[in-house]
Amino acid sequence: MVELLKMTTPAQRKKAIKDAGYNTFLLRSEDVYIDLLTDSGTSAMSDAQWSGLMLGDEAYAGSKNFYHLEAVVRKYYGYKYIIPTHQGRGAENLLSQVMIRKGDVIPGNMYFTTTRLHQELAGGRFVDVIIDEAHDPESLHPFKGDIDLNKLEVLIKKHGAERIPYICVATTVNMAGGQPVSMANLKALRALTAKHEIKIMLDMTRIAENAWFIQQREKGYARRSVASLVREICSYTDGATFSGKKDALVNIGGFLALNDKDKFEEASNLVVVYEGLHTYGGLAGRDMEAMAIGIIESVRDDHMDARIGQVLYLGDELSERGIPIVKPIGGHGIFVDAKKFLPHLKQTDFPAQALAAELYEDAGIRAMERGIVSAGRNSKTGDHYFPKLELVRLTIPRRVYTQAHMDVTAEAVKAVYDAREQTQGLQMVYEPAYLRFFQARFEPL
Ligand code: P61
Repeated sequence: MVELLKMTTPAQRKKAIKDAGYNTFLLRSEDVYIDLLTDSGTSAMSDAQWSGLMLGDEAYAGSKNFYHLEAVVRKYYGYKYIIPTHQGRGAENLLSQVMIRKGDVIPGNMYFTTTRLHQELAGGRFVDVIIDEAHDPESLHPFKGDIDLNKLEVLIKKHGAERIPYICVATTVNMAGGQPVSMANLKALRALTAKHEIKIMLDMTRIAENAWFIQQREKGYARRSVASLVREICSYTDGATFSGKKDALVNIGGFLALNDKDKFEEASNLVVVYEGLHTYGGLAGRDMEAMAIGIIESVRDDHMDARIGQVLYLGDELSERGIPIVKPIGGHGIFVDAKKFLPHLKQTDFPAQALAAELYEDAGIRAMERGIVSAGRNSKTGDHYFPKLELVRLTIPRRVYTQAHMDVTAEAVKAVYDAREQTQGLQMVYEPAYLRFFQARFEPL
C-alpha cells in the first residue's frame, strides 16, 4: 500500500497546532507530514498478514484463528494459556484485576502510563525498581532496563513478599528510551523472586526488540537467534501482557498469557465482562490471524536488523548534528532530551510538550511528549510527578518510512535546535483525570 504524504503550509500548521491545544495527540492525521507519534498500530502489514485477514473465521465462539494464535503463542513464547484482548491495556486491566488486592505493592522497571494506571485502579501502588542509570539520558549502560535487585530486596523486606503479587518487568523499557533488560538480570531476578515466591509478569510488548539487543550486546548470545532469545526470556516469567500493535505488526490486538490455570480461569471469566468471549476478547477472527502471522514475522533476525537499523540510523544522524538524545539508542525510537534542548524552560513550562508542538509547527513532523505531562500526578498527594527524563519521542513505525524520511526528520530537528531560544513554554489549560497527556490542552505562556 502506498499512502500520499500531505505537505502543509506554515500558516496551516500554526492554526492546526493551536486548534489541537499544542497537544500532538489532538492533531488530525491528515495535517501531519511524517508521523512519528508512535510505533503502535502504525506498522505496515505484510502480504502474508493481509492474506490472513481473508481467512477470518468470524464465529462467535471457538474461531480457528484463536486456536492458531494460541498455538503460535505456545510455540514462540512458551506460555500455556492465552486470552485475546482488544489491545495491551485490556490485558493489563485483566491482569491487575485478578492479581492485585488493595494495598499491594507492584515493583516494576520504570512506570508505563497505562500499566501503572491499571495497577492503581485495582488498589495497588507501583514502585520503580529500575537501575539508576535508566534515569540518566547520558549513561551508556548497555542494559538500562535492568532491575536493581537491591532496591527490590529492600522493598520485599519493607512490605513482605505477601504484599507483592508480582513484579512487572518490561522488555525494552519504553519510558527510559526503549532500553533493554539483560538475560543475566532476568535470570538473577528469577532466582531472587523464586526464593520469595513472587511471580514475574512480563510486559512483552517489544520483546523481539529486546532479544535483538541481547544478541548484539550481551556476552555469550551473539550466535543465538532472536526467536530463541525471545523464548528464553519468557521462560523466566510466569505470564505476560502483550500489545500486538508493536512487535506483532498489527493495527489492533493484544493478549494476556498465563501459566497458572486458576488465574487463567479467573481472567477468562472477567474478559467476558469487558472485552468479549475468551476466544476472541474484543478482536475479529481476522485480527487474531494477522497477529499470529505478525508474531512469526517479528522474531526474524533480518526483520529485526532492518527495524532497529533504521532507528539507529536516525539516532546517528541526530547525534552528528549535535542534538541531545538518550543514549544508547533504543529499540523503537529516538528520545530527544528536552531539558538539554531547551535549557531556558523550567520543567513546569512543559519543555517536551513545547518542543513536540514546535517541531510540528516548523516541519509537520509529529512526535510525542514523554516527560512531566506523561508522568501525571501522584494519585495520593495530587502533586505533579517530576520525572528526571523530560523527553520527546520520535517513534519509528515498522516497515513504513524510508531512510529519506529519516534524513528530512534529522534536518527538521536541527532547524528547530538552531532556533531553540525562540521556543516558548506552555501552560496547561485543560487537564483530564486519567492519562492526561492524551487529551490535555495548552496555551503558550
Ligand atoms: C506507545 F502515549 N504503547 O508506546 P496498548 N505497554 C507498553 C506500551 O508501549 C504500550 C502498552 C503497554 C503505546 C501506545 C500508547 O502513554 C501512552 O495496546 C510498554 O496501547 O493498549 C503502549 O498497549 C499499552 C501511547 C499508550 C501513549 C500509552 O505509543
